[in-house]
Amino acid sequence: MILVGQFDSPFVRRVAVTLHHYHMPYSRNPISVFRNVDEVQKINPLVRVPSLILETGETLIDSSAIIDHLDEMAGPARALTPPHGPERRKVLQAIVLALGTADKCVALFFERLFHIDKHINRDFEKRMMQQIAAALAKLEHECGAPWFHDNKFTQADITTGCLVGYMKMRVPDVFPVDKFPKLHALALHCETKEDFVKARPSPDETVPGQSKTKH
Ligand SMILES: N[C@@H](CCC(=O)N[C@@H](CS)C(=O)NCC(=O)O)C(=O)O
Repeated sequence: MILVGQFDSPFVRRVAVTLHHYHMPYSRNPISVFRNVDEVQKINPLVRVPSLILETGETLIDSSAIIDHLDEMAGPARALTPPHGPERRKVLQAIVLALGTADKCVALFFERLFHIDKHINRDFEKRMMQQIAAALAKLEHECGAPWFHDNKFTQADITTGCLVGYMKMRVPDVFPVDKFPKLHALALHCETKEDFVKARPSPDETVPGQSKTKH
């Protein structure tokens, strides 16, 4: 399988961590949605990452659709998203909240990067920051320890861990750690895992116009 995209994307990273967790071998094509538009568009007309190219030649797009396939390949006993019932609903609700927050954080980062200084739409920026703060407050309220749902490691942990990693790297002002101690602890716990370490962005995994990726 070939995973398309850079690890500075929280969406690409959650797929990579999931592949590592399931011990599923893959290679990576770390092309950029900005530097390699034509190449990415041949794989996904929306010019978005991640995509996963399967052994059959089939291309899957969108991290959730990709992870759904990986869960199916792993089988219900190993799947990081419970197969049914209240447990599944709980994990899926945490995932969609973390993913929606990641969408807002990426949009905020792009707004600041591409509309420098007075061209930034301050009302739009404020709205996104309020949406992010409210979503993080809910995630913080619901977060357990050591994992999001206490003793069970699930896809909610991978997605939240990748969200926090992204915020610290690209929009650190929206994540004051003293305000979100449980999410901060969860992310630190995630980052000690080999599956996360192997999916850290290299300093070259940047967006044009931005200095090298720092952790
Ligand atoms: N819902 C998608 C979101 C993917 C996404 O927004 N990827 C970003 C990278 S962080 C992207 O490719 N953005 C380029 C664009 O939308 O122009 C998923 O979960 O895969």
